[in-house]
Amino acid sequence: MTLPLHFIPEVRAALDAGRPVVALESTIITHGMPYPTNVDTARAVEAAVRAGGAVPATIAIMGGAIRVGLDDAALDTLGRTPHARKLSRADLAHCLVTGEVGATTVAATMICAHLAGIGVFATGGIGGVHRGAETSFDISADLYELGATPVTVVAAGAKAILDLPKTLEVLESLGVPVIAFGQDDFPAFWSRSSGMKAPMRADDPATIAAAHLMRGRLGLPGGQLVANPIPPEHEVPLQEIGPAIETALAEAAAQGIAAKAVTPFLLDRIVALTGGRSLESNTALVLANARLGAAIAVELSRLSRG
Ligand code: PSU
Ligand code: MN
Repeated sequence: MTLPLHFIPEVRAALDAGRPVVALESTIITHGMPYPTNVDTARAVEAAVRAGGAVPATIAIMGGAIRVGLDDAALDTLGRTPHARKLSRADLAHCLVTGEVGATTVAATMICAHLAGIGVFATGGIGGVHRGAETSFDISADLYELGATPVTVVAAGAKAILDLPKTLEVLESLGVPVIAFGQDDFPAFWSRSSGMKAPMRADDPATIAAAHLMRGRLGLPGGQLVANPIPPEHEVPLQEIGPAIETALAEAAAQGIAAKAVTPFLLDRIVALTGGRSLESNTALVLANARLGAAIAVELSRLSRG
């Protein structure tokens, strides 16, 4: 049986020629924003990858296939599907067999990108260790995927809906390099700094690409997490976002929200509670990550060609 991988021609051609490609996730489209803002944003993120000299490959599951790159019709269908499944490692095969429409999380996008031969993936924020994980055991499968699958993931750090110190501890245990871009501190999504130092720092995309290739040569299985601080003009002060996070967490607890519903519930409530302020910043940081992802993919392509 062959792999159910469907490439759009532009992505297939770029991969065959060794040109830079950046994978993009789709949970951000189906579980993050309303239609048609979600589709417009996805297109803007793809344009940012192109502007950086790489080909974007947005990944989703449709019609029993892993779609690597979405044309206008496929992206529109995905953006309109009201109850698209949210797919992590556990869900991927089942969704391919049932033929449902599924959006890929960071974990599932990493798996699909690696199968497709794509080494770099840009997104907004990763899942992590939730606050209260010592009783809920809620630790995102994204962290384990970073420990297992050799894809370099560019994100703006992690949201303060998570327990950031525990998230960094688990990443360290799993052997995942956490590399802050252009600064010493680990960024916290809407803030450039979490108040914690990142374990590593890189100031140029070439170093990140070279480290990605070196990990391959060493036979190390997992990926790298590149934490790119939000552009300063789009930072949201903690006094603005903090109360929204606390309210959203209290609502989730009161309503007994659990398992995969937790993260989409919190993200949705924070957008509503900040009157869209958080969404505007969210879009800006994803665009910045797409640009950095493209720069890393360009270097990876250059170094791989020798
Ligand atoms: N965190 C964000 N934005 C997101 C997500 C997380 O700041 O869009 C999405 C990503 O798709 C991520 C997923 O992979 O949520 C993690 O879900 P969970 O916590 O259920 O593993
Ligand atoms: Mn979870």
